[in-house]
Amino acid sequence: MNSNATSSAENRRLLNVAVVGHTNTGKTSLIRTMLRSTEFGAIEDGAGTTRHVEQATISAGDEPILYLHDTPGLEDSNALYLHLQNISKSSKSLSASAVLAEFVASTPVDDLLEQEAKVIRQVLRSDILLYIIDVREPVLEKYRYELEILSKASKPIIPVFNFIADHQQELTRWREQLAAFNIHTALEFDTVAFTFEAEKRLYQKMQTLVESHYQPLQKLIDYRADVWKQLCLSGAKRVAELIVSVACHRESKNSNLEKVTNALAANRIQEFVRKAEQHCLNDLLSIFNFSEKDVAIQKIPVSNGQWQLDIFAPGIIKAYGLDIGSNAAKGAAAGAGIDLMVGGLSLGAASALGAIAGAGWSTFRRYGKEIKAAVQGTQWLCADENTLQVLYLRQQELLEKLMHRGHAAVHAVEVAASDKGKLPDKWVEIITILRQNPVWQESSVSRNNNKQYQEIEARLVDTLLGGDN
Ligand SMILES: Nc1nc2c(ncn2[C@@H]2O[C@H](COP(=O)(O)OP(=O)(O)OP(=O)(O)O)[C@@H](O)[C@H]2O)c(=O)[nH]1
Ligand SMILES: [Mg+2]
Repeated sequence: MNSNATSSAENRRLLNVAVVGHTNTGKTSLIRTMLRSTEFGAIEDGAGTTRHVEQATISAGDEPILYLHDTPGLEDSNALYLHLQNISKSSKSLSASAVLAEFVASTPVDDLLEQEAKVIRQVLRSDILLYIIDVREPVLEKYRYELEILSKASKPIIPVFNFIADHQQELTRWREQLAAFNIHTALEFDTVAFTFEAEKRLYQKMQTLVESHYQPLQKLIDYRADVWKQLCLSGAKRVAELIVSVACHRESKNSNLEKVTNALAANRIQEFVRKAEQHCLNDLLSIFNFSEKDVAIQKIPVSNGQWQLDIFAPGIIKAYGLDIGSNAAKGAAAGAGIDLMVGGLSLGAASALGAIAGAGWSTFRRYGKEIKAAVQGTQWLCADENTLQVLYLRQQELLEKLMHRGHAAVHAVEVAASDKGKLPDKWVEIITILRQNPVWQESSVSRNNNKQYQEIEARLVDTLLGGDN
């Protein structure tokens, strides 16, 4: 970067955004979700969790765009309101914002309104206020006082409705009340049930209210949209990779070998599938910046990086609403979740038959027995179709939950059977092709450049994202 660019970046004053509101409404939660980090501040279900103003920087790549200031919750707005009235009565010439400044300057550290003074100090230093509302709360007088006090600072205010999931009626009531206050800019942004759209609208509202920062905010919106798209795509590609690696995986089975040897091969497949799923799960969590630690905190049904409900546990196929009838017999023969592939589908057999087909039908008749023997010798074991379906559906659901999980969420992501799950079109065909291409199990240049492979990957990915990112 040249020195001119550096100094102009330094000279440009960053937008200061104060996050304010009644105590325990989710201010710190909002900041965590906007930062995509569970590390910022402390979140607790109780009043007075945040005691000091704390600053966080939101950047577009390396370029800082704005500061978010977390503030302690307002607790006694009634007392504050009366106090401000007294100040303005005693100094009639003061403007509304000067009254606030006077309050900040004259409030000692150990005063009962010390917390409120910290909030107002930050409000006066900021360009815009996000006023966080817990919509489950009735529209009480204390909130009206808060809004009236904050409006004295003459800064644009964006009310942000939090806790909106399943609270539509309350939300409507809040909207009506704010309209009566002549506030129409409110925004729905549930910090736990996250949607990228809501976040984008928040930045767009800031753009219209603080025009001087329009360009940097646009940069931020574009950057975030791009990152979000890449994030969802990486997640979906990771799941596609899982399906490919499991569908391609095989253990050879020889009909002449002992039952025990074949049972061991079946066990090895099960272990492979479990490990592959576990790997994918960990990668998805890290792609979306949720760590192992958060898994424990957030009670995702995973322990030690493994799903609590084993992929081969009895009942899982049924829980995902899949047909157990067709594969039950095969399962019993080869081990739970394992298919026995015979002859025509294996590469060896297919090429043998291809050679014969070229030689003509008479040759086949002549050597039929030998061919049959050769085909029987190339049996193999692989994960069965139901297992692949459960893998796909369960990762699909996890991905969907992670894409809509705010970093303030503290409740379990319940990844269980749902009727929303969707398999890609031509699923059976996809699996059949993958099984015939065991070399695709690992990523390679030739695989990734293969047209047929690319189509399969695209179909798996498209259904995972479902037009959602
Ligand atoms: N269900 C749900 N819970 C939320 C949401 N936002 C915050 N919470 C929970 O609400 C509680 C308070 O959240 P905080 O972020 O600590 O609230 P705060 O406004 O910073 O609180 P103070 O710092 O004490 O003023 C925590 O238990 C959060 O997990 C939300 O959108 N939905
Ligand atoms: Mg807080």
